[in-house]
Formats: sequence, C-alpha cells, structure tokens
Amino acid sequence: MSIVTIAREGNIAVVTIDNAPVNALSQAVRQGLSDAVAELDRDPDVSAVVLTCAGRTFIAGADVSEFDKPPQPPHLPDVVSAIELAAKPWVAAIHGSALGGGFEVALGCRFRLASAEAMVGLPEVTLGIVPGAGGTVRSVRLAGVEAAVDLVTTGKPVRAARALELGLVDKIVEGDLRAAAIAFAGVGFSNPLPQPLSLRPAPLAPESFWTEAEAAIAKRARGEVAPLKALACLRRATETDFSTAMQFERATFLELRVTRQAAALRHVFFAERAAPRPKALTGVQACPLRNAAVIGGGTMGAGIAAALRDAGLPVILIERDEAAVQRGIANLRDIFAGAVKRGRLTEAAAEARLAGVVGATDYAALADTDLVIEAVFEELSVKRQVFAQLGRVCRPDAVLATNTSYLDPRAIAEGLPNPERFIGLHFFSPANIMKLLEIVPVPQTADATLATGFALGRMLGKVPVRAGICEGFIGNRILKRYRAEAEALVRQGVAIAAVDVAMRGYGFAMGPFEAQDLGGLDIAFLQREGARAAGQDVPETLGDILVRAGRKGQKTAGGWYDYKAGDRRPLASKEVTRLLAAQIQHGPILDGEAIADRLVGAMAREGEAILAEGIAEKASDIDLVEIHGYGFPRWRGGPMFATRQTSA
Ligand code: T1G
Repeated sequence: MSIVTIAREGNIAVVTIDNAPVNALSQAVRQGLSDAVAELDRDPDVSAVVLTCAGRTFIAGADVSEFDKPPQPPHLPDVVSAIELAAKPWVAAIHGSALGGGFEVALGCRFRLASAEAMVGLPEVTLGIVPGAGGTVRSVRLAGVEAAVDLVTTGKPVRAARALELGLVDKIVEGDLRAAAIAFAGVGFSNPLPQPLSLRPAPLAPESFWTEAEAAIAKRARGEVAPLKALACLRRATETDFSTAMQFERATFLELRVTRQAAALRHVFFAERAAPRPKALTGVQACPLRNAAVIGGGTMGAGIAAALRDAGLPVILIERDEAAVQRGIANLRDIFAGAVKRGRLTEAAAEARLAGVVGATDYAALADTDLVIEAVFEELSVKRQVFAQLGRVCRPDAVLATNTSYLDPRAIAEGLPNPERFIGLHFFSPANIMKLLEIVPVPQTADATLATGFALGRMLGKVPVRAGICEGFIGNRILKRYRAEAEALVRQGVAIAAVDVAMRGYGFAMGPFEAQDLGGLDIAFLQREGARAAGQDVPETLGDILVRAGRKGQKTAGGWYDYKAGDRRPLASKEVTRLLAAQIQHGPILDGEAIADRLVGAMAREGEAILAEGIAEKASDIDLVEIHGYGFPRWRGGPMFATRQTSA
C-alpha cells in the first residue's frame, strides 16, 4: 500500500502521507511526494493541493534511522523545492508535530494551517546537525532573524499559537483540520498568492546582533558544535542569495551528520525511546493508576507529589502531624509558584495542581490508593515503620514504593504483606524537574508491579531505567567512583580547580568539587560514617578531612573552595591546602583532556562492572542515567558511548 496517496475533493487534491509511527520522511515518502507534485501539476482539474498526514502527527522529520547510511535521492531539499515551485499551490495541514524536515516541507508549502495543539520546530541541533532542507534559509525569511535564531539554535519547538504570532503558520483550525484546509485551498487564493519563500528577500541584522548571539550560544553550548553552525547558516541566509545559502546549509548538514557528536546524540535519541518500554515487559499489564499518595512532604516528597500532579493524578500527602502536613503543602505551593514564575504554569493551572493534593496524618486515608511512594528520612527503622502501617491499611494490590537512594530496598520491604507489589522508585531532586527515575525491583517484585513503575515513568514524562540492588544502584555508585577518581588526581598533585575546569571543558555544567560544595560534602560524609558504624571498611577520603574541619561546602564558610559572604564564586583555599598537605604527592602535571579521560574512564569502568553484575540491563541505560541524573553532556552520548565509541 503506497505511503503517499492522492484523493480528489472537487478541484482540490489531498495528498496524504501514511508512514507509521510518525510519518518520517523515508526515501519512499520523499519519492511519493516528488511523484505527487509531478502528477498534480499535470492535472488540469486540480487548482490547489492540501498536504496532510495520517495517524497522530504531521511529518516528524527526516528518518533518523537512515542517518547512518549515505543520503538516497530524491534528496529532501529537492522535494521541498519541487513543492514550493509547483504550478499548483500546496497547503500544509499540520496536526501533532511538524519537526525538522517535516517543518521544512511545510515551509515549502505556500500556506500552513495548524490545529490548536500542534507544534512546529527545527530540532536538528538536538541531533548534532543543522536543518538540511532549507530550514534556516526559509525560516529567517518567514519569521525574521531573532525568531529564527531562537527556533534553530535551541531546537525547541513552538506551539501553534506562538507559531501564528511568529508568522510560521497562517491559521489555527479548531475542529476538522482536513476539511478546513480543503475549504481554505478552495477560496484562499482569491487574492494574489504570497511569493514562495525562496523568492522573498531575507531580513538583515547588524553585526552586533550576530556577535552577541554567538557569545550567548557558545556559553550555553559548552563545546557542542551544532548550535554555532546553525547560527552561521542563519547568518549566511541573511547575507547571501537563496541558492548560495542553501548550498552552505546543505554542506554544513552533510558535514555534521557524520560527526561523533551527531552519532552520540542519535545514540541518546534512540536510547531514550527504548528505556521506557523494556522488551522483557512486553505484554505485561501494568496496574491501574487512578490516584497516588506520598509519605513525607519534605523536598523529595513535595517534588514527587508535584510530578504526580503534573501528570494529573490526585495526591494524598501524608505527614506525621498537622504542622508537617502544612509544611509539605507549603513546599508544594512554592514548587508551583516557581513554575508560574518561569512561565511553565499559569496561575490557574498552579491552583488546580494544588487543589488536587489532600494533606493527611491518618494512614486510613490510603484505603483506596493505587500507588504509595514513601519519601521519608533515609533511616531504615523509620522507613520500615512507614511500610508496616502501609501494609496494614492499603489494599493488597496497591503498589508500594520506596524512594530510598542508598538503603537496601529488600531490608525496607522485610515483613511486608504482599511483597510482590513493592518496588524502589528512585527519583532525583528536584523530582518534578529531573527526568531520571531509577526503578529498583526486589526479588519478590511482580512483573505487573515493575510494569507499573515503567508506566508511571512514562506518565510523568521521565526516563525510567531499571537498576539492580547494590550500594547507590547505578547513578550514585558511579558518582562515588567519579568523586574517588577526582580525589585520586588531587592526591597525585593535580589542583582542585584544574579538575573542575577540565570537567567544565568536557561539557559538564560544573566540576566534581564545585558540585560537592553546592550540594554539601556532609551528605556523602554521613553515608560513609554510617557504613563505618555498620562495620564496613570505608577508607578515609579527602572530603572526610574537610567535613571534620567544619568545611561542608557553600552552606558553611567553604568546602573544597573558600567563598566570600554572599558570593558563590569559588576561591582557592589556603586552609584546604594546609588540611590536605599530608595527603598530596607531586605527580605529573595533567592537561584538561587527560584529566577528563581519567574521570570519564573511571565512570565507564564502573559502568562495565555494573553491566557485568547485571545491575544495569544495557550500556545505553547507564548513559541515560549519567545524562539525565548527573549532567553528563548529552552530545558526548554518556560515559559508555564516549569510551566505547573511541575504542571501537
Ligand atoms: N525518524 C525515525 N523514527 C522516529 C523519528 C524520526 N525522525 N521520530 C520518532 N521516531 C520513532 C521513535 O523512535 C519511536 O519508535 C516512535 O517513532 C515514537 O516516537 C532534513 C535532517 C515526533 C515528538 O528530531 O521528537 O529532519 O520506539 O516515542 O513521544 O533538516 O518522536 O516506537 O520504535 O518519541 O509521541 C528531526 C524526533 C529529524 C523529531 C513524537 N526530527 N521525534 O513523540 O513518540 S532530523 C526530530 C520526536 C531532520 C532535516 C533533518 C518525537 C515526536 P519506536 P516517540 P512521541
């Protein structure tokens, strides 16, 4: 069955693409579009063409799965140009998302109609490339320089209403989009047709605009190449003729699509789509999730409750007394107020989120709750008391989850009735923002419970990754190894600041030492002290020395660095040098690249051990944990990809 079909509605031809799941522009789709232009241009009874897509979305872009092969004709720029210069004007009818090549096809159409919920965008930089079919050259002619720079260099799609404001779409349609597009095509051409974008002049921008834009993007990109290349394409689009700009854009696209950064970003793209649907759970029915409860209204508990509300689930927030309940509700109010301030939520939406939370102190309120997530203090006896109560009041089929970071979920679940419904759901703070969710089953966890954990991950828009039980599961176990290797470098004489600068240069937002100062050295110190108290042999770390000297990070006068009052800029500390002097030899000087290789190599070796022990199912899951939980630069692909890729 052809994936590009033509239907006639009077003198309007309707071209429909049907290439599940997202109408990606495979070679067959490109050929079908090219053939449709030729056929309809020859048909004297056709006055205009509507381009629509079957299924849940307009064209989602070029077929990313074809990127590892040489491009096959008809090439997309030629298909878009054929549509643009066709004798019969084309009208794009956009529902769902028109992204990348999909939006480039829409830009080749003379008009663009969109349903109210539709999104349009040019996300190519998120795949390490730039638009390759006129996205930069046409968008700047349609929406102007500023809007095009934002659209292309961030890769962020825009909703239909914003697209209408920017001139990226001509009309928003409520109701039957296909019918509206046919009607529009039938009467929309009484006025002279707008010029094809390729024939319109490009707006200019002053040198100062490009200089400022380049500085801002370079700061944000931290070594990622595509955003700056995209900016260069946009500038070329304003300063040369259409054809020259198209050639420059296409050459840049072809150059980037074979780079390591593009391969890394494609690796992450497909890893993110594989993670929420593990093959082992295919066909396993998850438990229904109509409502949820969170035990504990502290930072983590409130963040988890906010994430559940963002997904539309009614939430009961349980605390030990009324004052604590109010503190928990206040934490939630602050979270939603922050979202309103950032423009993520309207005031009304924030109020509705809050209205869906009921605070309570009596566990009896949980008698009909489908899912309970415990997020109380990281102390085994406290958690076991919580689950003892839950075991008494909740339905036997209610899914009971612990958010523990470091405790053994098996110890928490000990003695729990119906342990098959117990699971670890390790959220990362802030739980309503961070995408990573480590899903940690215990031996008794039923497949249906595990499938419910993944279903919850999908519902919350998280990146869920299955983790086996060991100290720190996947992410915190690698973090411990990363920090230990950073301290080993300091012991061999590498300056603390040199390590942080090297990891910023690698693409992290901050290095391991400045990150500890921000988060607090005492958290890990208390975990080590707890392990020592439990009889484990935990060697003293440099961080221990600092915490014992009262240096817990920015929350005190300093940690690895000194800080002036009210100033977060790290300063080299004479006291730290004195405190650690006895621990430091003077080894070889290492440059930034050698430092980063050492630290990323240590992460990858720990990842290989985690794989070998079955704690993680696949290497790409480890990459997702590091990218979505610990700020590993996405365009490096994660520690496993980055090291295996070079060694391949
Ligand atoms: N190519 C191939 N497969 C794709 C795809 C694509 N562009 N987009 C999605 N899929 C698959 C995905 O792997 C999954 O497969 C299924 O579709 C559902 O995806 C020339 C060169 C469109 C917003 O970057 O943002 O055009 O796992 O789970 O949550 O300038 O998919 O089911 O087997 O994400 O509803 C630019 C990427 C390409 C868009 C839908 N386009 N896709 O989200 O479904 S570069 C993109 C998305 C380009 C041109 C350049 C999302 C979505 P499976 P899903 P969703």
